[in-house]
Amino acid sequence: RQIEGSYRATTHQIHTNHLLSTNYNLRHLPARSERSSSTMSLTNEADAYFAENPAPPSLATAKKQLDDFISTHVAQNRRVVLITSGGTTVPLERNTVRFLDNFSAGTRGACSAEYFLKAGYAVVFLHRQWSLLPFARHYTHSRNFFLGHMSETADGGIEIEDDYAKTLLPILRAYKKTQKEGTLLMIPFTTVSEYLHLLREAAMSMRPVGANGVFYLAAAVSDFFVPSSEMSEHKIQSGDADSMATPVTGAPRGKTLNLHLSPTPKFLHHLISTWAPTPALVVSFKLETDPGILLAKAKQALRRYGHRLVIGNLLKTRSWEVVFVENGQGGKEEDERWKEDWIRLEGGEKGKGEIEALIIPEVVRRHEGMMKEVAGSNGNG
Ligand code: 9Z3
Repeated sequence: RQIEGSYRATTHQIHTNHLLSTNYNLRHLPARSERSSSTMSLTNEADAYFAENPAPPSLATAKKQLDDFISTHVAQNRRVVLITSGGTTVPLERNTVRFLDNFSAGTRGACSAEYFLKAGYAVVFLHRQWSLLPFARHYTHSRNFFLGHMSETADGGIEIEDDYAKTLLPILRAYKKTQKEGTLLMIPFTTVSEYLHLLREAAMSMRPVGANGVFYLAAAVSDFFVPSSEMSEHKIQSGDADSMATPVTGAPRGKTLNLHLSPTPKFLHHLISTWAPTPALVVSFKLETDPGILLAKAKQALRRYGHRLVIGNLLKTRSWEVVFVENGQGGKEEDERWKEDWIRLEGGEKGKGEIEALIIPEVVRRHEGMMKEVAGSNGNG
């Protein structure tokens, strides 16, 4: 089917050759009047998205955990950071056999969580299920497999090599401290719609934290998705090609799968303007593969959403260099003053340590600056 008007302009088409078997049109477009983004306000667009696309079954439990966790830390006047981490999936079928995914392992998020905890923040860790977790990441996904450093003692106990125990000890201590203080809440998601439902709840729960809050949005969120109403109920069949095949593309019958993906709502806009319009520091990440457009895209995000800080990174160099792009002054475009600060791990790719050990103190420094501004403008500073 043809896609009309403004909706067409933002719809993306992918030809997946490796799924080889079928020429399957997943889209059953509603009338234009129901969908036209030019007539629909962004809020309506978001409401429609949440009404149509499934929440995780755990949403109510997660909401309760979030409210309890946040009110406990607000009562203690502790700073709270909401970290998003890992990639979202885009299911192709409601009974999902196939889905689109992305590269993110959750390294940035899991590692950052540890440094925020070290800096005294309580951490809500909204993460892709089975991606890297704070503390566990040191042994779950390591090639240096932990069992290789252990042996059985004569009396049936376990002995850990001295050197390995030395590297494990600080991690164990930090983990135990976190457990004792109850400063880490982990909430998993898988699909992009689960992510957005949970992010909305988490953002609304963060409101009472006010200027003590940080949003650190490191998850790799899919820009496109298949709306629930347009999804196949069951596994896409290669046999469907016979009835669905179109000669228009010239592709051989039964050899092509055509997917029509819709744009994901601009969640950052909703987060800042509706879900959590608090003085919290919002830090979003911008990932690019082309170094020539990274800064321009980071600035575009700041202009578009009006938040303070974007951390830009490139796919290939993300573990040893990032750029902080800050909109130092609000106001009209011509008045904007961009601050760009590169943070690099000494020794680059072969450098020792983790770049998050440099990123988090810098975010904390800027958060403290912002908290002072907020206190000043409230007449408390
Ligand atoms: C990032 O840029 C993260 O730093 C990475 C971390 C995903 C690169 P890993 O998990 O990778 O350590 O392997 N996250 C944001 C990616 C993203 O989707 N950003 C959107 C965009 O670039 C805006 S929210 O348009």
